[in-house]
Amino acid sequence: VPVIAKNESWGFPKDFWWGVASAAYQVEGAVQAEGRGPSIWDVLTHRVTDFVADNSTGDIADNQYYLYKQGQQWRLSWLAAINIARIAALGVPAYSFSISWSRIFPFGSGPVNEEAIAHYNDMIDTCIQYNVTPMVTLYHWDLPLVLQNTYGGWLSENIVNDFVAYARVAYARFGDRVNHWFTVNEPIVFCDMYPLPANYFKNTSITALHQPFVCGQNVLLAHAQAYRLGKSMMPGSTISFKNNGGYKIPLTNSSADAEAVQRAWDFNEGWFATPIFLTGDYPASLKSFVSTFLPAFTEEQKTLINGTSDVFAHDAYTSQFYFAPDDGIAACIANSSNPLYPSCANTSYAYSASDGGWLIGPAADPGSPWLHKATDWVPAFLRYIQDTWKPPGGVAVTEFGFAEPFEYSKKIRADILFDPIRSSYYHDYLQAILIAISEGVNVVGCLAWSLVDNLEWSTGYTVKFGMQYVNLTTQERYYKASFFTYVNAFQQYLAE
Ligand code: GBH
Repeated sequence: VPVIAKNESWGFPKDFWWGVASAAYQVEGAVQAEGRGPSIWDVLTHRVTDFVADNSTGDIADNQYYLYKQGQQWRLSWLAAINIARIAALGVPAYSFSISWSRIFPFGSGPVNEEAIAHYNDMIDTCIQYNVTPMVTLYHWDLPLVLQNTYGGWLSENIVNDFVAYARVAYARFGDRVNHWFTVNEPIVFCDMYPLPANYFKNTSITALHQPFVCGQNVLLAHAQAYRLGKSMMPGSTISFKNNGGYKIPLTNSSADAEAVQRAWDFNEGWFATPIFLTGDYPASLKSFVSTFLPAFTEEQKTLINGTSDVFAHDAYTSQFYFAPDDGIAACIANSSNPLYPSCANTSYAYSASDGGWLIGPAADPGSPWLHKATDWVPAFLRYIQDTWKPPGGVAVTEFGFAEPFEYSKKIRADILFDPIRSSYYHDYLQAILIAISEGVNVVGCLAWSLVDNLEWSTGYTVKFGMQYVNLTTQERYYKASFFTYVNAFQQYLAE
């Protein structure tokens, strides 16, 4: 990646949205406060031994629920500031967070919990007071438990009406101030990669291999209806589907590896993006390889789904090399207990750090070895998304970030706050976005994951993506060096 000089005339466009991101269950805590109903993640963290690496929970997490506005007086005493004030103090213009469905609807559907509405209203108002644009995700994995137990959650078509009812309330109550919305976060993950342990939830009659695709089907229907409803209630808003996955590079120039790469796009991004942006229907390779498991859409449903995302919102952390399974895809699927991920369609390979290739995230178990600092590939990545799915509102990198492999190895605070690999990741990634923009890719925004160290799902508090360290006893926050790198890069490269 070439070094870009400060005085070159090109930079991030004025209306480029940039900021920081989090998700409700990962930061809020206060799980029994003000009428919140339980979500499936309360069960996964409390009841399912070893589902979370350190058996930790989100009961307290970063206590954002209580502390979001602490530090109103930050000009006098900014060290005491906790959440939104600390975003504003660095001049960050946007905060992307999710709201908790089971706070708004403790019973999944039915009565609205006005205390939760008041909470999010005040949080949104506090953002606006600080000149921080709030961006809201409706669903970041914290399904109201009752919906899982009653009808199997996303495995039932009943979810569609309940999700749309939830979206309607959120739009009606917050839509006068929130202009940027995301419907669902990364269904590839919650439909397939985090299968719910059967012993803890009501069994459904749907067999395991069908489940990801049934879930995906209902996600697409719920998303599409929520999109159309939102556009009718808030015509000026952007509403987008939040997808995820890395850039896929063929390991060799063999045609088998090229096909493997194509399949990987189809089975990951394309599973949702092709219906939403292109055809209303699944990519051809899904229809041929997993025809047994894949439900069909009616013509009416295809029309409903097609054209229901303004921006291609992509959580684009990383890249991987892909290669064909040794025994061929058909044999692999025939022998596989999971044809979808990561076994057959997504056979992937990463250089290890010692090969002189990419830097990787924490390798030791539980770690995040999937994460490679592959920022050189970002311009090609963003171009591929634009050229393939042609999103009408451009491409946004709605999550990107890095888990420092070495931090917390020593007990000295200076080491914790000095996170050079994360710093170089952000610096190089932003330059890569600039290159993509200069080459004609319509990149409209980016949101760093994450504002602060938080409950990293199945890896608990052992893997840290934050640009701030948090002392989990006192809840004090400390900026890490990478946060300054991130902000400085924008100040340097914002167009005059
Ligand atoms: C995001 O997902 C989430 O939206 C966010 O909540 C999370 O905190 C953040 O990433 C950081 O992880 O171990 O090889 O099976 C990013 C997509 C999906 C990437 C799960 C890691 C596990 C790969 N993630 N995946 S593997």
